[in-house]
Amino acid sequence: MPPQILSQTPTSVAVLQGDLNSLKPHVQDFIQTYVSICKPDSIYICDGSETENRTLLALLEENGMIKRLTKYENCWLARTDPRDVARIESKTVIVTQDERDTIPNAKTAVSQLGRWMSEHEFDKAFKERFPGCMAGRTMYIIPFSMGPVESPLSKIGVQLTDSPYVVTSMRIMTRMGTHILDSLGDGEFVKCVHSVGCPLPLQNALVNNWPCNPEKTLIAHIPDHREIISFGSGYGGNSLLGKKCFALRIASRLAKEEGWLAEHMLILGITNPEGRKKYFAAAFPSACGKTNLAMMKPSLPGWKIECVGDDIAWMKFDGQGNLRAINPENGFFGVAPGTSIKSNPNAMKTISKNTIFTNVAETSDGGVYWEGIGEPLPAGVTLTSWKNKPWIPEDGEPCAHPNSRFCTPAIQCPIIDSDWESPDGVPIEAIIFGGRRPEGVPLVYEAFNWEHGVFIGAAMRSEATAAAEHKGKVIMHDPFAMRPFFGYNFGKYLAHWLSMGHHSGVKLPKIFHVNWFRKDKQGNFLWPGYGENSRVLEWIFRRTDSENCAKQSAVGYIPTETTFNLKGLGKINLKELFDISKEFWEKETDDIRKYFDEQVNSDLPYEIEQQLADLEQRIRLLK
Ligand code: TSX
Ligand code: MN
Repeated sequence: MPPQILSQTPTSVAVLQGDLNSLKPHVQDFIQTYVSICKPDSIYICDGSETENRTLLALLEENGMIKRLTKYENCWLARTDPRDVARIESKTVIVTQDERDTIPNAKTAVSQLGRWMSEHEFDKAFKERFPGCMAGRTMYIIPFSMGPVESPLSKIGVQLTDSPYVVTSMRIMTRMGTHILDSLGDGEFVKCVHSVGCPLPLQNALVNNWPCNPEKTLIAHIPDHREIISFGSGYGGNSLLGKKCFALRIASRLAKEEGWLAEHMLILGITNPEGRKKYFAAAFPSACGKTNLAMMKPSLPGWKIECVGDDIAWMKFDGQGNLRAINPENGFFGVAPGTSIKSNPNAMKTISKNTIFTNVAETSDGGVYWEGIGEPLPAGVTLTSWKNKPWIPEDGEPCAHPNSRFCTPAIQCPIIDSDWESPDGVPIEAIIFGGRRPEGVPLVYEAFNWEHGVFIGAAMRSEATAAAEHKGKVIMHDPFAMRPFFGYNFGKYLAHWLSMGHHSGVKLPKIFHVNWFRKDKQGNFLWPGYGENSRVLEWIFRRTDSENCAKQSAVGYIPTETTFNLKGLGKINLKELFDISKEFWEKETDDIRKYFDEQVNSDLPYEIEQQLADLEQRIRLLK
């Protein structure tokens, strides 16, 4: 069949698959606009089928962008250009008319709560990058839904990209295909445009056959236009635009306008031995083991954990006043290093087939390998590093990139929740904040009320992953674990959270803070973590039943010694684990005050200021 010709464009473009004329006018207009700017050789409307997926994987293999992992069923390894391995905050911007719509009026020169770009500056940046950027390439058109297709909580996007790696990854991470356009009808969609920024013929030779343009990388969000424009990077967080860009940054703006919450949270189901089930949502900064908790195997007999999602929650109060959450994603894009049978057996089973790995090491028998995989290499098996070089432990650098990933279908998780695709979402009874806090912060505490809970989210901090330059630990602020993902002014975001507490007739979930990472003076972890965290979840479960198993402390309610379940555990120093020291918390509240003052300044809601003052007063009363 001869390719159709897209006639309205100045340069004719072949349509390799799909029928452009069958698309709704507003979708055609969007495609048309960017075809005439980016000048691809051809366009390809993705149908989401298995056949299409196989064709694209074969094409990627042929181009040397991915390699089949022969040890497993339908698993693939991509090695990126070593300059394109992570999200880049300095090149991620939100474009609004007023700077204050994007970031609070910080006292420091650069806000730590997002990056603003003026419309004028963006216009210039766009014109320097996009004209002709897809020359010689195919523009893929990806219709996708964030959330189950029939759910009223879901949102639709259309991503244009010149990367077939992005197409195969988006097929795992979102519901993707032509059927999405049927449910879109004439409705609104988020416009997503992505280019690796390497028109053909190439200006520079590719590294690892991975096209990217690090000098010109820019990830821009234009919330007023419901548009995401990403250039120069093929890496997940910058190129799979449904995830961080749409489901967090754009969605948080939509959520504010529409009265719901788009949050960086896992969602888990928890069933007690009597068979009663609840759902919790939890926000953790990076390196706290969020995916591990989302798929946790509880140590407590009779308890069951099921996974709804490991990264993002969209939550809205329903007509009955219950907070209902969906996982807008369809897969897990998880950090590989540290994932093992011990730390996360369910993740290991999830990734055993139909998975795209990026920047992990490869074994000589066609398998994957990384730091903390917890399995010794069998005799005679050798490794090729993420840099595509023979690797031995003596090399002194990791075999897998620390930010290497698996991209795998959620449905393959052995403990995926039966309601994980429920159009109505699941009812959330507890919101859990957490951090990696080696000192001072108790294992678990409960907010006194909603406003106090919002303050706890705003005051979240976590130990940064050990950067080589830093010998000492740096405790970074990461409010709501959203610091890199706020779609608008964090002060306004806090006001929005507070406003949720002012609606009449809503059943507000209880809010908690947990810390699995407290250490004793010798530097040993005070809490065994992992499956034993089910004991903390059990306490939270009982608290959501309003059970009398808590006592007041300066920071919130904490478990009473006799009711916290330590059955079957070895010796635990509960006193140290729950100690609240005046000296530590004086310094902590000073740091929080300084952070709010410098970074949020006059955008800090009065209620949060008041919560901080109340906490300071309670600390003052400690002996
Ligand atoms: O994921 C983790 N969780 C949550 C699990 C459901 N990790 C790994 C964090 C890096 C991503 C943890 N590490 C947890 C935890 O609860 N706790 C710790 C710290 C820790 C490490 C080892 C031991 C105890 C605590 N003990 C032994 O190794 C014997
Ligand atoms: Mn995340």
